[in-house]
Amino acid sequence: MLISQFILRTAAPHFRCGRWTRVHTPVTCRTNSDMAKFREIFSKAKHIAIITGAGVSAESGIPTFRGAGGHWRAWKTQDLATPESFSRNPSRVWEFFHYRRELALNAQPSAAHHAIAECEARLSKQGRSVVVITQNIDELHHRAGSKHVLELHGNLFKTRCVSCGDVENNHKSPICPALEGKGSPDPAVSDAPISVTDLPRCDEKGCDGLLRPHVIWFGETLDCHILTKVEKELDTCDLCLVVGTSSVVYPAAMFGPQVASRGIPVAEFNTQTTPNTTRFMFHFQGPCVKTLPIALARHESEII
Ligand code: BJW
Ligand code: ZN
Repeated sequence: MLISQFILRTAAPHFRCGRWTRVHTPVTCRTNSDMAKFREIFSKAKHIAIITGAGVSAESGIPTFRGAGGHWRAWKTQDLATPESFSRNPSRVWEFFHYRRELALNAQPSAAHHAIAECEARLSKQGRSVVVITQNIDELHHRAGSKHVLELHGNLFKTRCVSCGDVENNHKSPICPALEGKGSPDPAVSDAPISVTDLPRCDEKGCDGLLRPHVIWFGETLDCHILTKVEKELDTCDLCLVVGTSSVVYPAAMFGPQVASRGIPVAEFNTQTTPNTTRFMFHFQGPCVKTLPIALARHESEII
């Protein structure tokens, strides 16, 4: 059992408005890794919220953002996933996203994605619910069979026109002929560069505007419709899992602590501790492909 003593902040930014609000937190917290205790709580939970980040796709071969392999050429995601970077150099940003689309298209859901999807399917037959609130944009939860997925940061396989705002699903590979064979992450490779007229363009009649990935970049606001749904799930869940996220990007970093502040059990599954670890009831350290299938397996008390 890992017991962590800590002094907690008593205020945190509210995830929608960014205002600092008081949160209820004990002065000391016992974070434990008692799987039997977690399983007992899991067996009684009626509405489970699972917040996921890049770590859940790590074993599928999708690099995390802040770990080793979190670079593309000389850049970090934070340098490329911004509206300013796209305005300055749309060709480079499209090369980066083309590389990631191809990687995700060729990846397979991991045992962690499957454990979550199987848990949702099984519990739904018992009148219990599972919702996945993901920061990932790789669609691997959907491909594993999860039905109730809220995508906070958008989707690699959707485009948005910068002129008319039209949003479309797009799984083409490559997304446009000019990107064929481009996008290598090797730092020795130079930018293409591709003329803006040869980058992905809008098909809407008479538009032909430049398309961009329909993802939330730094400094951009999240979709308020999704946030409203997320808020409802966080307010009503009776168990929350936080899987494979460094918990440093807001507003998602606030979700687990927000649930914990209602006195609801929150369990973190990560290969490392995070700034939020001591705020949660449970921390299961290790690759989530190993820990999640055990945590979410059918409990002996389940009748179906
Ligand atoms: C394993 C594992 C294994 C590995 N098993 N585990 C309030 C306070 C402070 C700042 C802000 C705030 N509100 C907004 C901000 C600014 C900013 C922000 O958060 N900055 C921080 C960096 C300080 N946020 C925004 O700009 C957001 N906009 C917004 O909130 O607007 C409204 C607003 C603005 C201002 C004030 C108030 C309101 C938008 C954020 C969008 C983030 N976008 C990105 C890129 C998306 C597109 C793309 O992919 O290109 O999303 S950034 C990047 O980080 C990506 C990820 O979804 C996100 C989170 O990363 P994640 O998933 O946690 O990955 P990693 O790599 O960090 O961690 C992986 C973890 O897995 C690690 O812990 C490993 O240990 C673990 N792991 N293998 C289990 N096998
Ligand atoms: Zn358009």
